Amino acid sequence: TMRVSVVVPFHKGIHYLEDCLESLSKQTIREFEVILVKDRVEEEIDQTVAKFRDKMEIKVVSNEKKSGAAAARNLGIQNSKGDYIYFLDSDDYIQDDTLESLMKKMCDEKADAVYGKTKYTWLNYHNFFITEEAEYEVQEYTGDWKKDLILQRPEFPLITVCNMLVKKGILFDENLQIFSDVPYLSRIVNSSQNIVYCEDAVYIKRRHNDEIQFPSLSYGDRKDYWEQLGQSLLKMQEDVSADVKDSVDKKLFEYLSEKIQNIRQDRAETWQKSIFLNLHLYIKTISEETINGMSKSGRLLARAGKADEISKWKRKAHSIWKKRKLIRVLQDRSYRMQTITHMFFQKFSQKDNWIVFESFLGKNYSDSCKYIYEYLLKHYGDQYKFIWIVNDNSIEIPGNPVRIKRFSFRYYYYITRSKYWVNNMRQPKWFDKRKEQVFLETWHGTPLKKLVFDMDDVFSATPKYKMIVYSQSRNWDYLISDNPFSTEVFQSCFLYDKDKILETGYPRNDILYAPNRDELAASVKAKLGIPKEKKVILYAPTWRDDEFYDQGEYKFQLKLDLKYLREELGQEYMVLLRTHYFIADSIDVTGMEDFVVNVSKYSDIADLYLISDICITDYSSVFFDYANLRRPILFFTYDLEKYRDVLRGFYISIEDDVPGPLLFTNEEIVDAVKNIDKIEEQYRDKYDQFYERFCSFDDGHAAERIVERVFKN
Ligand code: C2G
Repeated sequence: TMRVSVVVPFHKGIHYLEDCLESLSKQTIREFEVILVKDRVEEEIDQTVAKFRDKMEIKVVSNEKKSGAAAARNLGIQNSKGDYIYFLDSDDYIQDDTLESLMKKMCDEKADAVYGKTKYTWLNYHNFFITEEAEYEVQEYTGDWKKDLILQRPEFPLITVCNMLVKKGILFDENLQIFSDVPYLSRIVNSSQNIVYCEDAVYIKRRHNDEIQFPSLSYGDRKDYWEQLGQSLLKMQEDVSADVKDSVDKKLFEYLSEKIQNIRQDRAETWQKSIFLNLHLYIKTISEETINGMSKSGRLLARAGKADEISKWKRKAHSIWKKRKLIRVLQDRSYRMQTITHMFFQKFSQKDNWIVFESFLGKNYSDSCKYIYEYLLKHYGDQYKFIWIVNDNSIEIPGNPVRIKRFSFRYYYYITRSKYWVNNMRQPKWFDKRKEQVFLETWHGTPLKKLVFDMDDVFSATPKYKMIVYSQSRNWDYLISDNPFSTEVFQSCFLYDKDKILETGYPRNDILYAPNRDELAASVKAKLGIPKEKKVILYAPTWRDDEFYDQGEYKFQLKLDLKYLREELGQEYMVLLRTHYFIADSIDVTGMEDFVVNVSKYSDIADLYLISDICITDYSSVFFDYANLRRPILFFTYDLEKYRDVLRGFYISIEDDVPGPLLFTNEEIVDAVKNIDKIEEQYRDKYDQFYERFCSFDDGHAAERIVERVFKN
């Protein structure tokens, strides 16, 4: 006999739905059916559903007449065979034993309804359960269910029927477009003798990390939010007892007073208007006694509402808002500078011949920005004023540009007045580009690891990452691509417009084709104190998303056994150790100076490519550039599985497409170096294909192509 019907409304986001169904298919009980209600679905979901058909009973119904959660859930209930209904949203998922725990509780306690614990997360199903330290906030219920069931959520009106097991019977009010859960729950509460909480029944509520492509249903953006909330509350109070209503009233005013303090000045007018819609009617139902029991701000708002004088409250909210801003300006330097920029620097005229350059967050003078700069300096040096963002005064830059430190006072001044900004990373998210400003994004590598919108879960950044990168990249006027492959990827990973991509090759690789590259190499070698006759191995690994001290400060554990390498290869070779610019650890090489040079602080890695006979790397874009030299590349991929399957995922097959062997131990590395000629021979064809695919635009003239296109118009 079928006992539970799980009602899952679905509108958009097939990868979310897949997680949801997978979690259902893993349930420890079998006595349930899934009613999947399609609500204006545009994606093709049959295949996804088919994958789970042999594991559980799934019925798909289509919500054609009426849209919205209430109608969808009703249709689900009407099509169900179970005695009990469980609500699960298609972007959420549950723990394996959730249904079993709820059912057991229902029977043991002879309850009318059971509800469980909610955990909030940014992670996908797979990662949530395999990541040991899954970060989540827990919302659990303790206390008087009559009152608290409705009030358990901190974001008050978003109370939900999710993770509730109820007896079949009650339907949702389809006249309510949103907040239909509120009166539904209140009717459940009113008609029940016994509602119990089940701690073991865990529901995982997903916070969306891709608000651009798969936005969560954020009612807050709706114009009729307040009107709808009011309507729902009016409906709710028809059904509840006085003590429940009293609790709702109090909670409502806590919520409203918090909300009104945060509204921006320019929105206050609309807020005032909309609050007078249905919500106002509801406010009038609140008893004097209840008002007296509220917090001060709640009282003020309730009285103002009763007396039709919300404007009073609005004025108060304004002054609170202004005070907060002032405190922030005084306490937070970055915010202060942004305010100054906004109020003063943005009023100054734009300087059409100023160009700001920044490479790797001001950490060095390098990458494509350097080569674009040097080309401009050489050919149009008298027409422009150049500004370089560099934090270290000892870094040499030719041409005597204006030097500024990142986030210094002058930094804000120059980035606001200059017409051009050439950067190889993202600009700060608060940067407010002026209309006439031109932002040239060079980016910093051919993508190997999945980026932004092609990533599932973002472990190494704020979950708002995708949204932030989206808005930043809207301000890039040009984006440089090294090859057709990158052009393709940039369109999906940044949701970026093909027309604005400059498929020119990388200026940073111009030097690898320079006619004088051998002389350059000799001088770099001398500068680093490497004997002429010694061959050079460059070890340049990337960073790991899950090993960090702080944001932007990563750990690095050297897996290369330098002592062993010195014994085996020291006669013929020296090693250049080059950690990624995110790595905060400084690797100690004392006692090994005759074999290892730590070049992690060296500005331009291209110089290091020029002097290296072999490059060892891992999942770094380094090898796309190094391949221009057609010299051997080895891949030290000791943590391949974790990196590929858990942390990132790759755009190409690292097993099949890269131009060198994957090595997992120090012995294999030594062996490969000793037999480097054989390896070169073995990988010749693959190397040719790789070069053809990724390096064929680089010819020593990329900077020229870009300058002529971007700056000469
Ligand atoms: N780099 C370096 N030294 C290293 C690693 C990287 O100087 N040990 C420089 C190289 O110029 C490289 C760039 O930093 O091309 C980017 O480094 P990646 O290891 O590829 O990693 P990431 O910074 O995450 O950028 O599309 C490229 C991706 O965005 C990767």
